[in-house]
Amino acid sequence: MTYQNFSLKQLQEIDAAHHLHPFTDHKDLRNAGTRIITRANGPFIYDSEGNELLDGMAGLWCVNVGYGRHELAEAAYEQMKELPYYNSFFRCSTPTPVLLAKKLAEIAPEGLSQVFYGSSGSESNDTALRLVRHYWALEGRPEKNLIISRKMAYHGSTVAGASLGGMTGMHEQLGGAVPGIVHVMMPYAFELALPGESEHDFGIRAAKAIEDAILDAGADKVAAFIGEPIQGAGGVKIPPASYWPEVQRICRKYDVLLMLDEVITGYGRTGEWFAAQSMGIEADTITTAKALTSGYQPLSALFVGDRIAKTIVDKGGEFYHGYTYAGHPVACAVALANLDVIEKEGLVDRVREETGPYFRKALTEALADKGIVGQVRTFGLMGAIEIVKDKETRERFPGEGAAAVVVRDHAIAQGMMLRATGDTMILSPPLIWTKETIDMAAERIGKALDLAEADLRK
Ligand code: PXG
Repeated sequence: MTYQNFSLKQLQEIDAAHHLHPFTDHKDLRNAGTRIITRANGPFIYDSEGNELLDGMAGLWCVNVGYGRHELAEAAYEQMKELPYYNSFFRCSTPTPVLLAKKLAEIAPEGLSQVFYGSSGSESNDTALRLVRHYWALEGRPEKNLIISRKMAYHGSTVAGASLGGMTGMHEQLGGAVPGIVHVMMPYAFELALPGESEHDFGIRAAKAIEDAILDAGADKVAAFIGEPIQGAGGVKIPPASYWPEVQRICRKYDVLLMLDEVITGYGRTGEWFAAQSMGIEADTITTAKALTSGYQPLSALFVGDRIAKTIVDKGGEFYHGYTYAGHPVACAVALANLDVIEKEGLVDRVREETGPYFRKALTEALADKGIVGQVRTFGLMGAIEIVKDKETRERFPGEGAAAVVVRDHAIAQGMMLRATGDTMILSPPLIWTKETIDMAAERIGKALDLAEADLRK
């Protein structure tokens, strides 16, 4: 590789001179310098100084089959030689997106048998937003166009993605979000449940916020509700079991479409192919990306439910929307190879039966009693550790998010890559983690928490 002709310092200097990074304070970055990851294998990533890190985030919630999968590289190489690109506009198609659509229809939750491709989760959420509004317009109800979302939701970084999402900092920089989107409370019991309120009652109350928003606007004005089954980037917020059934009931009652964003939860992370199946949610659209190719190629697929698909086909008329790389033949070839690996190695069942339960047990046993841990929660292979100053009152350390950064930096020094979001540490490892890998992670995180506590209580 050509980068081997450059020293770490040179790479960092060039990076600082020419590369603007996503979600980054560049003043900070240029003082600190970048960490350059040069290679990876299985569950490990390696930086340019040769440090080995256990990757607790599967890249960025995506590398579900782990690193170094030659099957995926070969699928890309073969497809590039055969047909590197052709579009799927103007009545054309190529074989791999067709075969992938068939495969996706087989593993999808019932009633979602059609897909619309893009290259990222943000693009697919843009498609989803347009599609539900297009659906209601075709049904002769164009005024039914409001979308209800949630605070702290993450639906991507394009204008539509950021507007659908509930991150206030992002809204402020938009200078005008897509109109007709409102945000309601999130189902985050750890911070939002009232004293003495049960998880169950809190879940019902959080769902009721959606009903209130529907009644506020008038059901005849509301197109859809969109939500991540588990809010990922917002802090692995796992809703109480009462939440989604109640959301479903409310959406049905007012004829509001249910849009799921499974960009993080899709493709095995929750112990089923999709969280919709783990949680029994019947959705009208499901956005997926990331682990569709385990991040080896950029690709997204929006699953479209039969109700919407039937209207589009029956009523006809062009849907004025699509991307050059929709159904990219190479990305789709890689997705097929990736799904094949997940299936052959039984990774979805393994998360449900073995590693998911073990992940919960190991993290809870090793970490829940630590002095600065307010809660450990997991679902499948997603996990969160709440960092608090006081375990009893759940008071946080001063400087929002600062304590979690201390934990993260200690974790990295212990050989463990995990993410801090607000005051929460989050984990979303590759599905190839074994019991031994989970033990290794729990031990490294435990050490990081002890060291961080010593620093933070100084
Ligand atoms: N929906 C969800 C639920 C996501 O997590 C997107 C949509 C957008 O996907 P693209 O492919 O356009 O990035 C995401 C992406 C983080 C982080 O800090 C999370 C994401 C992206 C970048 C950072 O955890 N998720």
